[in-house]
Amino acid sequence: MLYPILTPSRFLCDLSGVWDFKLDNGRGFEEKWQEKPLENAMTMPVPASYNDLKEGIDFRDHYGWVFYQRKISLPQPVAGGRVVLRCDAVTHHAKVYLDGKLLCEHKGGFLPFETEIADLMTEGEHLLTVAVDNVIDYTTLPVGGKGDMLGGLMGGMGESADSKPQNHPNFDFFNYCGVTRPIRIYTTPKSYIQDISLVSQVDGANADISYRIQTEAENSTNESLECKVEVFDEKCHKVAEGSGETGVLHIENVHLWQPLNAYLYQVKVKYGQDEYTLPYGVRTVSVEGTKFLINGRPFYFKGYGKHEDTFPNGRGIHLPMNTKDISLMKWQGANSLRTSHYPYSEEMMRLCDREGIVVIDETTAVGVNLQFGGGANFGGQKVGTFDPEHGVKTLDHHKEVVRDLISRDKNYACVVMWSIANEPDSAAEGAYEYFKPLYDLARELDLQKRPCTLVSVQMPKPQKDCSAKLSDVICLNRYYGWYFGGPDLEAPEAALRKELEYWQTVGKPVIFTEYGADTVMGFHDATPVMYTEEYQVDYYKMNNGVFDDYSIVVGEQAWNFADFATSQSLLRVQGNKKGIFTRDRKPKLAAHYFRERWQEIPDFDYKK
Ligand code: GCB
Repeated sequence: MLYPILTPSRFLCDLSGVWDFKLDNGRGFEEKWQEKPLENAMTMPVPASYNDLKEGIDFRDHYGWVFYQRKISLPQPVAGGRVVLRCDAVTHHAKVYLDGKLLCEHKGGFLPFETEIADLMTEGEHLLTVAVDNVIDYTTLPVGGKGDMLGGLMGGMGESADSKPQNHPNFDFFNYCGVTRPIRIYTTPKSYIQDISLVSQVDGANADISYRIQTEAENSTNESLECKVEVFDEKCHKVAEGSGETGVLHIENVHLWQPLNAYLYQVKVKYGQDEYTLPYGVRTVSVEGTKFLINGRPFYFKGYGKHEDTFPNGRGIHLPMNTKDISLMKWQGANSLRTSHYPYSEEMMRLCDREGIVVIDETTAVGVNLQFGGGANFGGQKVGTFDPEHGVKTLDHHKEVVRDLISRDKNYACVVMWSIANEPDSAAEGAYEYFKPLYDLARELDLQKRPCTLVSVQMPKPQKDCSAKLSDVICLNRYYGWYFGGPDLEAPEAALRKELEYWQTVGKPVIFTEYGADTVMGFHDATPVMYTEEYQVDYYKMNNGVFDDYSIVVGEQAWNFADFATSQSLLRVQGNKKGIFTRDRKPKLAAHYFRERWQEIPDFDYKK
């Protein structure tokens, strides 16, 4: 799916602004709120998560539907071709109406969807309503628990006395929702470029970019509709061209996209009246033995698992914070991030492409683990995760997410690996059977054939983890010295070494995609104790010292870049405090420690 841009043939209109808004009282659909202006509406900015924008727990923790509404109209010259309404992310379930008529529905809160509206956009004003549901359960991604999972969420203190319906996230981040990314209208000519897929092969100083353009021709047209493709370098010099819907573009003396040293060509496609320009970095990615190669050289991942989480936007897009975060990462010498635990905004992906930040791109599959609820929720359901009767029912939707993620992100040079899930029950009965088709699908759909992984939860017997068989790279979330063994660091160190001895026998590269310790900014002690800034530094020194001893370890991504909001629980002090930065991006001691460490670790050839 193409990112919406303004081109000589495409008009773009952003519907961001303050919309009308109302929480459903259970009768919204019955009373047909989508058909008329909302009565007694509140104001609500779009895009943003709504939860932190008005006061009161009932608002923040609202369960179910809300309604967003505004009027739209189009100048008639614009309305001549195709007119598309595109929602970049509505969390988690959307129903979109124009003048009360249902245009489309979408499940899943972190990927775009669109619908054509040209026929409906007659002269004058139209009422656009987006109804949004935040309910998560065993069929959604991320997964929500059943009521009795609350025992775990409350630190094992039993069920809540309050029986009103509420979400029980089976994951450790606040269930922010709403219209979290832009809604836009764009136009195209009636015969148009539907999609572009690019794959590079590099041979010495030169590269071949194979391209595939998908087009749609208007039935009645007698225009000559040939595809033309041109490639421009950063100085706007044309360096290659081709014609036809598929072909190969040859670039002499190619300028490669490199980590922290990005270079983007502009690939300009013309088809009939339509024009679209795609920024594109040429680079290769492969796994050889226990090495992760970018452009043929062994790369070492330094960076973070992050969240799209800021105050008061919630998970709502925050362009300045994205820029700030990457600037802080570069200040430290970090080169990579994982989009834990859902696809990030397209604006963030485009930024990473421009800034040379290497990305592990993750689906929304978090909480596919009924034994373990993620983060501090050790309670779990004690039900087989993949039990055909009582287990999750996420597989079909999981396939949709893999498909839509790859469709959206396939051309980004920054994306070097797909993460199929975070901390699923990958050692359980049925796990291999559940995951195998998802890996197969990702490998089939991604023409660039990037490595695939799943991010494994700490478990007593890693030998049972189906990731060993399925993944190209072993990604481990490990908390030796925090959940496991903390505050002692000696026995956990021995246990970590023992586990790495096992992974050495598997013969694949290993990345630590999470490791961390909660730390409250301003807590200090001469003798490091848990939650102090000193303990966080000691924890990381111990873990990093072990990583340095194993050549199979090709990356370290600390958990988390910044403190973030979670559901309330006994182990969460106004959120998860494992950030190396606070939620407002002030460095803890560990930020300075990592800055020293990472400036000494080269991006390539760290471990010979
Ligand atoms: C994990 C999860 C992450 C949590 C983290 C924690 O393993 O992947 O979502 O936030 O642990 O801090 O407990």
